[in-house]
Amino acid sequence: MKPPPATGPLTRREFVRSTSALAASALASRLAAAPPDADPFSSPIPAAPPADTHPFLTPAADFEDVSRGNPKPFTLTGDALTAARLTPATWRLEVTADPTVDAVVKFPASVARPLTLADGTALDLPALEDLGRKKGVRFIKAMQCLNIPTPLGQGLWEGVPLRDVLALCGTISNVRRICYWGFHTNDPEQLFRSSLSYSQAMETPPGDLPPFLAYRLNGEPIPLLRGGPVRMVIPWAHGFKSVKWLQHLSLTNDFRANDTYAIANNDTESPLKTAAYLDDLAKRYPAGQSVSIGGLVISGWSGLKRVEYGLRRLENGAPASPDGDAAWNGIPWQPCRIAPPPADWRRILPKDVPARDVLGFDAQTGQPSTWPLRYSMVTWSATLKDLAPGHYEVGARAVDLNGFAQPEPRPVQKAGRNPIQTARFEIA
Ligand SMILES: Nc1nc2c(c(=O)[nH]1)N[C@H]1C(S)=C(S)[C@@H](COP(=O)(O)O)O[C@H]1N2
Ligand SMILES: [Mo]
Repeated sequence: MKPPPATGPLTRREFVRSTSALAASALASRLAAAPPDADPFSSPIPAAPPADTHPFLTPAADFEDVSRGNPKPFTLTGDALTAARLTPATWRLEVTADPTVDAVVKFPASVARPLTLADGTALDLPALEDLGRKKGVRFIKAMQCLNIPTPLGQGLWEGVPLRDVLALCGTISNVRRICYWGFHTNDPEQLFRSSLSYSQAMETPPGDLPPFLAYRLNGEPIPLLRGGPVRMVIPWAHGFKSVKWLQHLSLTNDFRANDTYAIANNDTESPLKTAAYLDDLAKRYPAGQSVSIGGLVISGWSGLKRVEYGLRRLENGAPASPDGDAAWNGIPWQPCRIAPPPADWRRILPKDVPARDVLGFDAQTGQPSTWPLRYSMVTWSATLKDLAPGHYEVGARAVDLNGFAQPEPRPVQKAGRNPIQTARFEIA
């Protein structure tokens, strides 16, 4: 097990402060100045909700926001919003073939029926919704930035599988990747794009979930703030694959992932990491009172077996000794409680959405096929009792279905930031 970092992870509040500071500077200087594991595209985050409130579905406005752009697309209004084609009436999706050939890409991609603004064939929102009535999917996903050790929110997303949109374009050849991007100004610096392999777009293994073009969130049209009118949602991936303000699909024969996140030194193909997150604790608890700890846990690509906490006493109330393997070695890890499925999904889901129609739920029983649902998050908790007066440190970690305890098997944080989160408190 890798030791927790010497200073402990950023608390939610510290994180908000640090990202606000980052957002104040230009992207170039952010890239230069940011610590290697900071998110260069973070924006100031609205005040976080109190740590003890984790509704199963996060209201659209309460997600923590990670958006680049100057101005950010969600701040546009009036004519600028219309010109950007970010209203339901003006939104269009173009699907084109990338003609590029170079030293390693020998043949250009081609598509029989591209969808373009110039020809008047670009897809509009009524046509996408119409497709959705026949082919639509719904799915609950935890949105989590690869670079930020706090989940951003969880939504019920609804839309059309990418493969059904690609099917509109007829025969395609020499296509190895689908590259896609959202609205940005004419400044190429602001482009935010991501990509999938052709097979990831077209084929879904049993029990897994298809990438889709979403137009509803929590039973409502996706608000501009969350990437509407249409946002890509990649169920198994970190947030950077779920491009907001989606407007272009480019079918390319270039086999290399050209995601914007690659330039920030991230592993663009690492799927959502199974990881536990610890809510802030009070600094001091009266002797004799139990201490409740808890937070969120994401069931990522490798599923979730359990959440555990470790507790260690810090010597004599002195400042905490530096963390390290030695300090945590031999600390017994104890199982935590994971919130069970809600007794009545009708209280959680929008009125017109039966649980059996949501991917990941059994179509007959309307109950989740796995718990937690794949790529979703739930709360966990534990109660620490009978602690003698003194100083303590507690840490929490997730164990995946392969038996790996966080941050294993991804000690490389650019594959998904998931350090063991710790908190210190005193019993007095
Ligand atoms: N167009 C666009 N889409 C984007 C981004 C962006 O900057 N521009 N940021 C991405 C990143 S890095 C993350 S983590 C998620 C965050 O989603 P949220 O703001 O809805 O929480 O959006 C992704 N989609
Ligand atoms: Mo991100």
